[in-house]
Amino acid sequence: MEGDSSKGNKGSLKTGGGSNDPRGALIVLEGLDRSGKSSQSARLVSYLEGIGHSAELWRFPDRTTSVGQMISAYLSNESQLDDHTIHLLFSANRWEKRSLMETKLKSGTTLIVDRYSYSGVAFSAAKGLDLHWCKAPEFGLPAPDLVLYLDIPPEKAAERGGYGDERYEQLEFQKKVAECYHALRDSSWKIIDACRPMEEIEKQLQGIVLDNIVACKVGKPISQLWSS
Ligand code: DGP
Repeated sequence: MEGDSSKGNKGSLKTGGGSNDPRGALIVLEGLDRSGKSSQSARLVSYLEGIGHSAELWRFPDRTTSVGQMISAYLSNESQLDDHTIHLLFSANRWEKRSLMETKLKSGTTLIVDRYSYSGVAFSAAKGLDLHWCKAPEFGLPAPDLVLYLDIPPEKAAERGGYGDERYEQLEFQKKVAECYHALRDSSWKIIDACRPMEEIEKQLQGIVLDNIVACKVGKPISQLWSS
């Protein structure tokens, strides 16, 4: 199944280098907590490297930066922050990596990114913040070429264990996050049934990602989030 292709996610501004040099693809994995994103992202990178593609695994939040450490303290309930403030910190954490992200893509490296702006909007909107306000700080970041949404019912994700240590790992909240994700689907999304065995999902992702990498190599420019 594919996402609703009637809504575009991309602005008209192009950030590509203007040349036809092959570039890497920006591929994002999204989904609820415990949907399998981290495992599948790591497997994808190993697969791509194994067949000779230049690929790197990235994740947001990037907890290694000073902004990321503030986010980490918030997530583990060591600090309290206003909902708007933490929203902007998550966004800042993506902006501080933008330049490196673009450099890597332009040099031909594919980035497999575990969470991106869609998490940013879905988790904050699930708290009741205005969806359009939540999207605004993401405007201008590189738009993913492909979003792989690992789709799993919140109840099923909660059964997978490892749930409960961090701030957002609560079933009722995750149900709201799922609704907000739904509102964000656009033509770059592929909806992946994440209830199937891991190997089956892995194979499906490999095929989709390879097609996408080829499309990017033939001169597709890097677009920007988020015109609608
Ligand atoms: P992870 O490191 O992928 O387990 O993410 C940690 C938690 O933070 C998870 O519950 C999802 C949430 N999260 C990830 N990105 C964002 C974001 O940009 N904004 C908000 N509010 N939450 C996020």
